[in-house]
Amino acid sequence: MLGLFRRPKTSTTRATVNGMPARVWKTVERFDERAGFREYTARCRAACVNPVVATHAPFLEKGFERLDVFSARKAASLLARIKRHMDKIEYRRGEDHKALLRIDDDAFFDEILATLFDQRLDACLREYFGSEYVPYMYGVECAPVSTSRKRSFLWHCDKGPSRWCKVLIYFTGSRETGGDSYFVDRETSDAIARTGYTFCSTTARLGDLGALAEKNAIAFRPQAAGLRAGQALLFEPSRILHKGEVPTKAPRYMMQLWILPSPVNWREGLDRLRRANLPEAADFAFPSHASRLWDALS
Ligand SMILES: O=C(O)CCC(=O)C(=O)O
Ligand SMILES: [Fe+2]
Repeated sequence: MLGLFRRPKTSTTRATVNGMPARVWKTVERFDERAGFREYTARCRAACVNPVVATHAPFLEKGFERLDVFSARKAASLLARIKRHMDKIEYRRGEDHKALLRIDDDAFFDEILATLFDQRLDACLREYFGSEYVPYMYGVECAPVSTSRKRSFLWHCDKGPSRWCKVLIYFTGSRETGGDSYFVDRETSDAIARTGYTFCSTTARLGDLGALAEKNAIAFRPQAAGLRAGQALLFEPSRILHKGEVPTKAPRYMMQLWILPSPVNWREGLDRLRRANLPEAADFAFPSHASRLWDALS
């Protein structure tokens, strides 16, 4: 009985601000408000001239969707091309056992992006943002076989504006490498956020949330993306709780893309971002203020 009157241990992190878990609000405040992404998103919408149509894409309802992008044969030929760039490995800041391959080959990425943003995904993303969109940042990553897990291989949401999405295109299959990406649905993600876990420091991230979920009476059922080479996962990284799974059998190769709203279509936007050298100037993170993105794109 006494337990009923004891203050729950997590009471300080359970605090809500503006109806959101405190840490969620802190991220919203940092990106949407202080860095201007809320206003930027609205300006992109106002600048949108092509009609946005209803697609009923599962991504819009669920916050994640698996995509068939390339045939297995095409994925294998892209992987062979990637491997020819293997001498250009650079490790990412805050190393988490993923090498970011610096592939200086715009034509290679253009080909991939033109296939990814087919008519169907183009309509889905335009509906999601209510505007045009742009692949702000993209790169190929290689996770070597390892037993150690850090950062993105532990449960987390990515800090960023409320409206953005990520695509992970696999060039190796989960079955062949033992590597994967795991995620939970929006409801579970929101329930975990209410415990105060989401957006905790990277050092406090966990590889298993079973105990935390049980303590908070949350049904926790992680889903494996389980992709074959050529398939991709599209998801809302700030909302959908996710983690990578370190490969056990062979290196996992994938391409990661950050998609943001844009005042111009993605081909034009990509061209302008390249000319402004923006993601690189922002140290491969979000620009310090969305006005820098607006200036580069408009
Ligand atoms: O490596 C993965 O499967 C997930 C990637 C991820 O969560 C990230 O880079 O933020
Ligand atoms: Fe992530």
